[in-house]
Amino acid sequence: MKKTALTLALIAGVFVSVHAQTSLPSETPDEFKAPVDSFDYVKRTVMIPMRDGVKLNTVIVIPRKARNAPMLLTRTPYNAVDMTAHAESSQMESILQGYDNQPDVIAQGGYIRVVQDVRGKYGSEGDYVMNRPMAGTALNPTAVDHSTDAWDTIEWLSKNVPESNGKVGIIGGSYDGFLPLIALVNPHPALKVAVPMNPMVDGWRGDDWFHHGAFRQVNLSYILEQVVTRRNEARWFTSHYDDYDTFMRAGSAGELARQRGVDQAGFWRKVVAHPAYDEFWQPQAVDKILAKQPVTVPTLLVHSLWDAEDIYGAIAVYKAIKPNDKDNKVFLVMGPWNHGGQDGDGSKLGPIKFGSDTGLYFREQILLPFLDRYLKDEPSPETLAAKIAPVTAFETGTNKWRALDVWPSGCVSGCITAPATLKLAPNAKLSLSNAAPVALAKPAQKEGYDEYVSDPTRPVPYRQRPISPVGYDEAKGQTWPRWLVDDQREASGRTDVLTYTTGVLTAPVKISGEPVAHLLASTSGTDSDWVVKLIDVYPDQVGAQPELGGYQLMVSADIFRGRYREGPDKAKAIAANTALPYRFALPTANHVFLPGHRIMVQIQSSWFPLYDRNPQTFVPNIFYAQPADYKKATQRIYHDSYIELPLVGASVR
Ligand code: PG9
Repeated sequence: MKKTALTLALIAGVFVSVHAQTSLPSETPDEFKAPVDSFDYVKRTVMIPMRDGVKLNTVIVIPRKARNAPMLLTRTPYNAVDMTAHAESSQMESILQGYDNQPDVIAQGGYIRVVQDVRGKYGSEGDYVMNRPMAGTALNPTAVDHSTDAWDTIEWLSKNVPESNGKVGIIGGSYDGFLPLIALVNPHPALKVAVPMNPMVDGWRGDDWFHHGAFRQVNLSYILEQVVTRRNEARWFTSHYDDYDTFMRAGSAGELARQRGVDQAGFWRKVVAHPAYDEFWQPQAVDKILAKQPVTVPTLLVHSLWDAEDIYGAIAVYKAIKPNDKDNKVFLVMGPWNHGGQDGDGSKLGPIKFGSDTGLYFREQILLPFLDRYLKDEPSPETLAAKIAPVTAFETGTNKWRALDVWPSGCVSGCITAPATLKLAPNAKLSLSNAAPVALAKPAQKEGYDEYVSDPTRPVPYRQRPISPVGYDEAKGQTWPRWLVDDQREASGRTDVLTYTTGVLTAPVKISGEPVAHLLASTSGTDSDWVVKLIDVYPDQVGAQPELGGYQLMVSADIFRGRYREGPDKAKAIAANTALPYRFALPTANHVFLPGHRIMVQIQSSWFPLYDRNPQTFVPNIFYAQPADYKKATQRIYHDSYIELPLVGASVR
């Protein structure tokens, strides 16, 4: 009995003593000190104060042995901490192996890497405004914008990074490419070089939000995730395996935005309120902003010929600032890349092979010597000897890099770039001639036509279905980044796509510059979209790569929303069943149609769901179009229509 009582008392005692203790000694130290001495870099995170007191989260990665090292800055809305931690590694090149870094260049160059969250995003303070407009304007009456934030950041860096030589280069792609351009407005004296790659420049004319007024509705997911939370925690959910169905079931972009909560984003409300190229979009055109600035900072513009996101920006800026380039500080590189393709292996894009790693060539032969030349106190003899042409343009078709003096120009000297016409003809033919382009007359069409029915309940898919949502993870089947090189055969077989083709070429046909679509067209509706695609048709059989037999490769293509035919700032109904002229530029090409190939033009009136459907009846704002507004229309394309080609070299028949 006693034993039992004693045992019980012991248990109770232990129990009481245990429960008298409310916690155990934590196994977590008060402050963990990461053992980073073995790392080949030192990482510092600082909050840099801007002139209005807002502090910006800035990650600085310094090679451990750095002395007098130049700094390479990227300002980003995409999470500086993530962009400097692509791997949990003790090696600098490994942690930078990811979005927008060029790790091989940074490591080889011994650069200090600085990545900063823009105001309002992630670790930075302040308010977020998409592509924050310039300070002191109606769109931004505050005293701060990305040019002042860049200035204040560079001021701080040039004085607070003892391992540096005080010189800063700014580099980045996409939105991160827009930010270097804005840093060129009243640039800080320590800003020695800028490398804007695939930059967002004009969201209405040809970059991310619209092309010639047609809305790029697949970016609704981006707007939601980028805008509605500081750290991009809100996620766009998928409701259909095929994105074609996602957008079709919703009806309009405005309705889908409402269903998904995108309408809670201030930027979306601005987009919906400004469907035309008006006082919201025009002042934000970065090419126009920079055209008013002197060129003082050496700038390397980087353009991707198959850029599915910002195919307009780099060339538009080049055209805008080159006239101000008195001291030859503006350089242009264009490669056979998709959006950002220059950062990786540029040997091929989809099935299209380029014969060499064009991305590595760009980084090693152009980017590294360009940065070294302007950022290092003592550039190496190789750097000083490196010849960086004013324009380095990859010529697709022949797969050759061309060093040029200006753009557009198809060769260094001795060739001409003159407009030629690729004219529609009966029986789906195309004829190429040196005939000078002529402005298409108004209603009096002179020739025959072809017609098709554009049915908004069956819009033309922009790629073969099922269409994966916009994404960058090939492992998940997300092939958005390379959709521009998809085979267009499927489309050419549709009755609502007109297809015109030349005979087999017996001599090369080279184009360098922007083709221009001149359409004479009518619609039975009162609004319409026109899509024009310039296509290289491969020989019926390609022994070395069978899957390219008969391949239809887009080399330049775009959409034009017919309501803006009289001007991008005013939407006007289209007179039904009346042949009217439409003229719009297609994206830059630098391409040779080889002998044995054919040239093709496809014309259609939808590109879905990349672009929202045109109801084909005129409504004040397509974002608010109702189901009853969407009507079939009979479209006529008159054979007066042609594509103006920037033809290079020998004349053609
Ligand atoms: N230019 C890219 C983008 C911007 C907006 C919508 C979708 C894509 C980018 O900055 O990644």
